[in-house]
This record gives sequence, structure tokens and C-alpha cells, in this order.
Amino acid sequence: QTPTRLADYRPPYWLVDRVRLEFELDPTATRVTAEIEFRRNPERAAEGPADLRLDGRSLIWRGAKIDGTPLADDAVAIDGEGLTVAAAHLPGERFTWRCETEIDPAANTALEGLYISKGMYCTQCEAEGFRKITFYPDRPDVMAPFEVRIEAPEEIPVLLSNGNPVTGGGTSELVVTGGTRRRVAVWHDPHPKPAYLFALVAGDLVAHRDRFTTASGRDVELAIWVRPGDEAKCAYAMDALKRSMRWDEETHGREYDLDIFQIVAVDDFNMGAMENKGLNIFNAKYVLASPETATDQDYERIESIVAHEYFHNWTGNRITCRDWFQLCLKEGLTVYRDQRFSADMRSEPVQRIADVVALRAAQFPEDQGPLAHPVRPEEYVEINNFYTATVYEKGAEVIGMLARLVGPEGYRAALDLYFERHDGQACTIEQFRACFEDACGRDLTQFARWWSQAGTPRVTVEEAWEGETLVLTLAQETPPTPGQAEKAPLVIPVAIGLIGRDGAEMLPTTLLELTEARQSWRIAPAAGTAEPLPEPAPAPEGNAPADGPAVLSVARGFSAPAIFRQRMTAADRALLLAHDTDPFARWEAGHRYALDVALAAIREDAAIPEAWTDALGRLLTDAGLDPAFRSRALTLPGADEIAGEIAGAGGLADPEAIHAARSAMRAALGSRLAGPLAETCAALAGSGPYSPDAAAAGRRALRNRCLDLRAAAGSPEAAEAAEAQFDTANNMTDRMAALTVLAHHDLPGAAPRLAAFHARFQGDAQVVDKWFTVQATAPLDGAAGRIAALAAHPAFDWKNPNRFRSLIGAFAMANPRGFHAADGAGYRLVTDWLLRLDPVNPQTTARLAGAFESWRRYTPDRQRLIRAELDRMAATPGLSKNTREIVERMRG
Ligand code: HT7
Ligand code: ZN
Repeated sequence: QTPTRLADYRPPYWLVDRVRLEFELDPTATRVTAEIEFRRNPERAAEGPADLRLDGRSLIWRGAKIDGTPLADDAVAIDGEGLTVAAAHLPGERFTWRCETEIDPAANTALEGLYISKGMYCTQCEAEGFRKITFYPDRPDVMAPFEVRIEAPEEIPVLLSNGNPVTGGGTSELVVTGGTRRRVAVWHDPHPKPAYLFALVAGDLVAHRDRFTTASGRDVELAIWVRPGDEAKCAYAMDALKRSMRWDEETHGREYDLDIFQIVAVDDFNMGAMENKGLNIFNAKYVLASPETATDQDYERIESIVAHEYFHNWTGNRITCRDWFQLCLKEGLTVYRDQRFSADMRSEPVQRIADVVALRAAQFPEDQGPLAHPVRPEEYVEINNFYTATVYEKGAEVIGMLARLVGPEGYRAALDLYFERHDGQACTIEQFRACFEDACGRDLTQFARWWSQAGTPRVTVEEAWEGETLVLTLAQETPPTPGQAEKAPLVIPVAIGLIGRDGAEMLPTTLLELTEARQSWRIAPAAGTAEPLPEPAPAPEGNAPADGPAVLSVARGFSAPAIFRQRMTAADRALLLAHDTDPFARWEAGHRYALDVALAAIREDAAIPEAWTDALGRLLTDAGLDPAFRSRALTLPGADEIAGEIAGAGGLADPEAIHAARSAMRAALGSRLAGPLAETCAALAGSGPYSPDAAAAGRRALRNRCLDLRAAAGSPEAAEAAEAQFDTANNMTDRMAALTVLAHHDLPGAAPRLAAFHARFQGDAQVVDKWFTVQATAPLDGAAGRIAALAAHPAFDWKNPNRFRSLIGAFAMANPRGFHAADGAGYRLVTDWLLRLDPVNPQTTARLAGAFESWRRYTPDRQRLIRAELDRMAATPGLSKNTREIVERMRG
């Protein structure tokens, strides 16, 4: 497996001024004609004559012309990866290439290039799918305006591509040629774009339509295209789109730039959605919603993904990436923007907590395991394997740190400069960084290590009180990662505050910049100062913090994607949980407290302390607190996070012991807080019509959290309440929560309700996915056997990525007890299914193979079993390049 390296980047020899594509759609033999105007890149003109090298895969060659002259067969060399026309056969500095190819969309199960999903033609070109449509310089630094003509049989009325409609009025027109009735549409996208943003959709679709007037008064047509019958489920996505468009104008000064913006919902899709210029293509799961079929979480995801794809119009499309190593340039920035949007639409603190929980669940294990890589990787074998939590979520944290360091005005000035300086260009992280340096007058040389250095930094917090003054020392260290043994100090913004022992704030949020391996500050709360010391203080003896007049609240707002190690007594954690003025730090205090309780239960078989359940009881009954926040605070750390804590301290994790500790903690909360939990459930009981707004969703989240804790304590009333809630719910959130309680606690009410649920919703793909997932994630004995039985169900269409993920993916990623079963049955089942999916859909297989990434955290018996499965995959002949790269990196 030969890697592609950032260090080898060279600009293209040939640029493209214009592209004209013609499609004659046919399920097994689609004819593609590409007319491309090439021009020699002046940057490389001095190097003399250059061959024309075009990427192309799985294409049937039907001939080409250059400037109207047919190309002789011996003038073109076609190989498995593309074609080469020797410089001697090229007419000069400019020419028009016209090439005909044939493709087979029906046979395309990998869902890259042009494929068919439930009778609908659609494309996925990021990262390198366009080369499966026609021969082309398929690299993001080749940008061109596109015109696209689509011709199809009469029964395919909707023919869409990027840009504005030229003919066909936004659908198609009927033409009769030689007695044959055909549909035709022509689209023109005036904005130069790389091929990965190309899109084509064709099918029998219906539109949910609306309009938007931009800040400068331009009228934009909006359309969400779905299969007939789904049109009533588009209202929320449309509303989210309009709010996103307004938000980008108001917060970033970015207006939409075409006459029409379209979204299409597709059933078979490898990822969440794709930001193709003017024609976003979405996994149907992230578009379609109704109160009967979608949960609050689904609504929230739809809102954020619609926003994310829309925001790409500026951060990704108008300014794109020079090469795929710069992926975080568009993804990290766009995730940061969608997180800010969600915070503005909903609760800022709850959004921040959710983002950090997600980062710790997905990115921290990646950064601490065999798949660790920098936010901007330096080499890859298969670029599709680098659409990772590190590039996306850590990439967003890097932007967030920059914003914190330069302040809101600095951030806005830097982005304004970026848009002004680089509109229409394919850029690098260095160019983005220069905009911050130029707009804010700050040297970011050291900060830039966040993009190049992999691994999660550990920041150790040392506190020494001298009367009313705190000497605070922060020390940073990043453990080695594959290929990077040595790590240099990072610029780590650390937001701190002090809470007095009476619960009053003694120091408001103050931002420290940790730039050395070890650094100290003298903090005088009375004066409100934090003065850097010239030399770091020696490590204090003993466990001093409990002696001070105040408790240090550190990494407020999660000011950097690091692990902060702060020794603190349980009483001090409880104090911050009760009084911290920073909502994130308040939640974090409770989270750390719960982790300490879990670790003591696992390591020392310690009982669950009353002080912990009391502290959460006080929080539960604090009616002044946002219910969504209370629900988050009552959620225990996940099994994987606890495993990470154990491994981070040099131990090995036993999945059964972790499961037992978590169960004991939930049972303790459920029994000791039985009264307040039942009262909270009753007080929040739903009434009136469903609304997906954040406040209503927060109330449902808290009530359902309480119901689960009551059931964990084995309360018969909770079982009855769950049955009644399932039977009478007027929305999917409450129905699904009740079903999960029944199924995960193995209650007798589960089986009839699972059957009723399936019978009622079997026609709805998104709900059937939920039916599989609720069973796949049940932490019950013999889980692998249950999954095997479910895989034999007629509804288990395993070639559909959503369905595969709903059962096999959910089991591997969200049923730690079943996946890590001591007999290895979970590992074997997942491996069997990955090997079956790999030849059909390598991209989805490789992504799910990452379920094994943290295997070295576990006890030797589990490690042996996983190693055997990794070896089995590696030894499989014909394993895809995608899966092989992931498996080999995991094997180490
Ligand atoms: N930019 C997109 C990433 C992507 C993708 C989407 C769908 C299918 C395959 C894909 N490969 C890469 C999605 C995004 O980040 O917005
Ligand atoms: Zn994106």
C-alpha cells in the first residue's frame, strides 16, 4: 500500500477553464460525454511539454477527440487508475478534450460516483468519486465552471445538477426525437468548483418548496426533493435551512450566491450528507422528520447537518482545499460554525457539553490509539479513511481555540480577510493561519502545532495556596503517537475561575496561555489578577487543594481539547457541581465525580457513596436549572470513557467490571432518589401537541432519564410507567425512550411492544433502523446470538448502509458488554459481517472496522481475541484498500 504524501504535492500541469458534461441515463449503460477546456498551468510552464494525465476508474472507453480530431488509439494509454496522453499528441498550451465513456450505475454498490438508490440516480464525488464518472483531473485544486445536460427516459421527470437551471425549469422538459419521448434538463454552475462538488440526481421525486430573500434582497428558490409520500416530512429541514442562511449572513456576513438551493434525500448513502454546490445530497435520515417517526435527537441532528452542509457553501465550496491533506480547512471550520449555530439556536452550555461528550467518545480514543493522526495528516493510503473525528471534531476545537485566543472581533476580522483574500481559490492551512496572523497581529507559529502534532495533550494542574494567593502550575505533555515519537509544547488556552468555599465566585473566568512544558502563575482573587511567574514553581507536596480558601475551576468551557489532571476531593467536586458559575465546568465537576466513583468501584470494589447520590439528588431537584442540563448531569460516563481512564492510568480494562460498576451506580441513583425521580417524571409528564423545540426536548430528556434510572433500580412502577408511556406516547422520543427502558432492562413488556412497534412502522426505513438499534444495543446476555437472529430478519437489508449500521454498527459501537463478551462471539460476529460487506461497500466497512481501534485498552484475553480477528481480516485475499489500511494500522 503506497501512501500519498503531503510533502510530494505539486501544482497541476493542466488547469480547466470550462466543463460541459452530457449524460444519457441508463441503469446499466449510462453514456457520459465530457467536453473539457484545458489550459497549461503558467506556474509549471517553465518545465516544458507536459503529458495530460487524467484520473479514471471503472470506465468503459468509447473514444476521445482533441480540438475535434479523433485521438488515435495508440495516443492514449489507459491503466486501472486513469489515462495518459503523451505531450507529443497535444496541440499546445490550450485545447478542448471531448471524451465518451460508459458506466454502469446499477452495479455500483460502493456508492461512489454515479449509482442508483431505490430507483433514483445520484452521485457522491467526494473525495475521489468523479473519476468513476468520466476521465478528469480529479483533484480539488483544479476548479472550473460546469454546464451539465441530462437526458433520461420519460418516466424520470426530475433531472437535477449544480447551479441554476438553463432549460427544464428546474425539473426537465419533454422532447420527442425520432418518435422517442425523452426528458432533458440543462444546468449551469457559474462558480468554479472542483470535481468533488459535482452532483447529479434523477428520479421520480417531489419537492417541498419555499423561498428566501437574502440580506441584499435577492430572491432564492429553495427545494427539498424526496420520494413521493415523504413530502410531509421536510418542514423541519426547510426551517433549519432558512435559519442557517440567515445566521450565516448575520454572524459571518455570508450570503447565498445562486438563484436556487436544493437538497435531495437519498436512502443509500455512505455518510450523513454532501455539500455539492447548490445541490446538497443528504442521507434521508438527516432530512425526513415527523413527530411520529423522529426523536428529539433526530431533529437536533437534522438541524445541525442542514446547517453544516449549507455553511460549506463558503467554507469548502467558494474557498476549497488545495489538496486532501487540507481537509480540516473546510471540515474543522465548518463543524466549528455548525456548533456555534446550534449553540445560538439552542442552549449554549448544553450544546458545549454535547460537543465535548462527542469529542471524548470518538476523537479521544482515536488520538490515543493506533489510528492517531494529526488534524492535518501528512500521508494517507485511502483518503476516505481520513474523514475522521480528528479532522472534523478536533479540527473544530482548533478553530475554537483560535477564536478564544483572538476574541470575537479578532475571529470575525480574520474570517472576513480569509473570504476576501481567497474567494474562488483552493487553499492551505498556512493561508488560513496567515489571515489570523494578519488580521490579529499575532504570531501563530507555535499554535500551528495543533494541526501537525497528533495525540491528546495531558495538562497536570498543581495548586499551592499562600494565604489568599494561589500559585498555579500547569504542566503539559503529549504521549507519543504512531510515527511521532517526540512532541513539542502546544499553545493551550486554559480558562480558569475560583469558587469560594461558601459557593461564591472569587475569580471570574480568566484565560491563561500555557505555551511551555511547565509554567506558573500567581493568582490573586481579591485583585482579580493572574500574573505569570518567570520560573515554574516546584511541585507542591501532598494534596494541597483542599486546604485553600477557594476551589479552582479549570478548563472552563472546555477551553482546549486536552485531558486535564486535577487532584480534587469528592467534597470539592460536589462544591463545583453545586456552585460553579461556568455551566460547562459545573457539569464537568459532576462528570469527574462520577468517573472517580466508577473507578473506585472497579478497582477497590468500593460501595457507591451516599455523598455522590445526594449531590446528584440536589441537582435533580433544582427547579432553577435547565432540564436539559440536569438530564446531562444525570448521565453516567460511558463504558468506553471509563476504559480510557483505566488505560490512561496504566491499567487494563475489564468490560464486565465496567458494566457492573455502571449498573450499580445507576441502581444506586434509582433507589436512593426514587422519590424525587418519580416526582420529576410526574411533574414533567407530557401534555399537549409535540414540539421539537429545545426547551420541550430538554423536559422530555430529563423525564426519560429519570424513567431509566427508576427502571435500573428494578422499580415495578417504573416498568408500568414505561409500558404506559409507550402505549400512549404522541411522539417518537417518548415512545422510543420507553421501548429502550423495557428492552434494555429485559422487562416482560418489551417483547409485545417490539412486535407492535415493528408492525406499525415497518414501512418507514428510519423507524425500522431504530427498531434494530434498540435491540442491538441491549446490554443483555447472549447478545451476539440475538444479533445473528436479527440479521436473519427479512428487513435486514445489509447492503443499505443505514440498515447495516443500525444493527452491526450499533452493536459494535454502542453495546460494549455484548461486543466485548468474554467468549469472543461479539468480535467474531462483527468481523464476519465486515468481511461480507467489504467487497460490496469498502468505505462503510473501513469506517466500521474502527470499532476495534481501542483494543489495547482491554485485558489480555480480550486483546488475544481481537488480535485473532484483525489477523483474520488481514489474511483475507482481496480485502479492499480502505479496510486493509485501517486493519493494518490497528494491528500496528
Ligand atoms: N464533505 C462531506 C464528506 C464526505 C462524504 C459525504 C457523503 C458520502 C461520502 C463522503 N465522503 C466524504 C460531508 C461533510 O463533511 O459535510
Ligand atoms: Zn463537512
